[in-house]
Order: sequence, then structure tokens, then C-alpha cells
Amino acid sequence: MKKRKAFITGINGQDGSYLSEYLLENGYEVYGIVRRNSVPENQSNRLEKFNDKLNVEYGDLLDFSCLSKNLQLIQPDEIYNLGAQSHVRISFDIPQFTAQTNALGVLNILEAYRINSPKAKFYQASSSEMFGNSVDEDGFQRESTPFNPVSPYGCAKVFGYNITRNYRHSYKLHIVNGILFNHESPRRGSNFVTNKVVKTAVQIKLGISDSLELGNMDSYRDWGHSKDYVKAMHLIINNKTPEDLVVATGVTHSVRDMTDYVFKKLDLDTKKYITQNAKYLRPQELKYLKGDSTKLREKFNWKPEYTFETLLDEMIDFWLESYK
Ligand code: G4F
Repeated sequence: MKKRKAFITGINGQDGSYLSEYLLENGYEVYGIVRRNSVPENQSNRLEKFNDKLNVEYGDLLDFSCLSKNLQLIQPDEIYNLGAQSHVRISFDIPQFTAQTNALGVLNILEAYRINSPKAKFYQASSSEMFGNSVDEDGFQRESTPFNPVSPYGCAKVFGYNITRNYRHSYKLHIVNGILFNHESPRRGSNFVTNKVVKTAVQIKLGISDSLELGNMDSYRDWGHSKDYVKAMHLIINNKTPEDLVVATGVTHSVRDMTDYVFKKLDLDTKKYITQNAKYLRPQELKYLKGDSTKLREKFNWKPEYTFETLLDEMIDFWLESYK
């Protein structure tokens, strides 16, 4: 039987790497693009163990010609647009680049897809950051919650979400948004709060570091595991009727709770090591996220395998092991 083909932007990111593995396990041919940077070794380290099974090219969401060429040649069955400037605080430092990549980049790949491979299904990585400080009365955010973004990142993602819906309705294409709440893993960049806390706590435990500087510890996030969430992406793109769906655990914890859990697990006293540094604060903070993914759960029987605790345990074990 002919293998199904998937094309992934941001294939070397946390989600791109787990999604590639999942699709390979499910018999797909996997293609993707990575942005060029000056240290080639850093570009594919998340893909190291299975790089030879992938078809990876240099490319960029800002370069329509490369998107167009790739989609014309590959004729994928599924396109996952995971490429983005994904760091919310950094989006305040580089707002225009963030908007170009996370907003106009989506339009670029939608156009390349509409022109070259319109039979494919298309997944757009939308984000709970789009909700900003909107919360429903019952304390959850869901598909119907109004967007009220509080960062250049969130504003750009709202454009990406809307243009995706616009293409679905205007051109009758099979296009979906997955609205994913925070999702982490040992492959998370170490400037996101979970991996920063776990990595530094392990370094403190081993005597390699003696302090941890953080920003706002009073914000709440709904943290899941990237491995669970890439399975949800695959379900959402293959929904018979294209529909935008929330992916979340439905459980929320503060940054302080998360830090306490990690330090306690390593038998360390948070008070001794943690200080606040204003450089990690954001001009506007998204205070609270807790997602209701009932629609996804009812439709596909999806539920996360990892809990907050097993996610952090896996990350702690990863860093302990890597410093051995
Ligand atoms: O780990 P974070 O940087 O993730 P954030 O901003 O929630 O964004 C992530 O989730 C979004 C989904 O909602 C994605 F769209 C986005 O791409 C990304 O994956 O920060 C989490 C919380 C924030 O409230 C932040 O202010 O942790 C707080 N925090 C406190 N100290 C810190 C730090 N965040 C970082 N990165 N570094 C700190 O030192």
C-alpha cells in the first residue's frame, strides 16, 4: 500500500520531533523543513535518533518559494504547520519577526498549499496564549471563549487562527486549528519555565549551579506532555469534518506549585535558591490557563497519559541521567 506522506514545518522543534516519531511508527513518509542557523549541530539534535528516516530540507515560513516548491514536489496527504517563534516573552523583544513568522508565515504556507496541494489536510498550531486573560465563568477556557491576547505572540497567533478558518470557509479545504495549552517534555527548550526549573534544580542538586532566577511565579498554566498532544494533532487533522479543537489536561498549577514539586522531589529548599529577576517578567502577563477539552475527548476518546507529576518526574530523570 502507498505510504501516507506528512509535511511538517518546525520538524526539529519539541512537537515536530515527537510528531515525526509518531507518524513514522504509523507508517508515514515524513518530510519537513528547518530554518538555517549558524550552528548546524543545533538544528537537528532532537531528531538525532531517527534523522536517517526523515526527509528534511532547509526552509522558512517567510520564503514562499521554498514552501511552494516543497508542496508541489512532495504532494503530502497531511501538512502540519508547527513552525513559529514560540517564546512569549521574547515576542516582546522581536515583535515584528514574531508577527511575520507566526501570522504572515501561516498565510504563506496556506497559499502554497491552496495553489500546489489542495487535496492535503492542513493542521495549524494554534495556542491557548490567544485567550490571554479571558476565562469563562466556570474557570475554564474552551473553543467558545473569546480571544483577548496579551502578547505580540498571542496577537500573531490569533491572526494565524483566523486566516486558517478563513481559508477553510472560503476555499472549502480540509483545514483545522488545534488550540493547544502548554505542553512540555525533556525536549522542551530550556528557556521555557518547566525545563528551566527542572534543569537548574538538578544542577543545584549536583553542585553545578547555586541559584535559580525566575520571573512571575504566581501565574497558572495547564501543563501536559508533548507526546500526548502530538497524538491529538493527528486525530484533529483526520477529523471527518474539519473543526477547531482545544487540547488540554483540565488541571492547572502555578509556577510556584511546579517549582515546589520539582525542588521537593530533589530534596532541595526553594527558599534557599530561588530569586526573582525582573528580566524574566513580561510587560503584560497571562495570569491563568485551564483548558476544557471535552469536545476532543468525546469525539476521539482522547485523554492524556501523563499527569503533571509524571511529566515532571520524566523531566527530572532525564536531566539526572544526562549529567551522569
Ligand atoms: O514556559 P513559559 O515561557 O510558557 P508560556 O509563556 O505559557 O508559553 C508557552 O505556552 C503557550 C501555550 O499557552 C505556547 F503558545 C507558547 O508557544 C509556549 O509554548 O512561561 C510559563 C509561565 C509564564 O507565566 C511566565 O511568566 O512561567 C512564567 N515564568 C516565570 N519565570 C517564566 C519564568 N517563564 C520563563 N520562560 N522563564 C522564567 O524564568
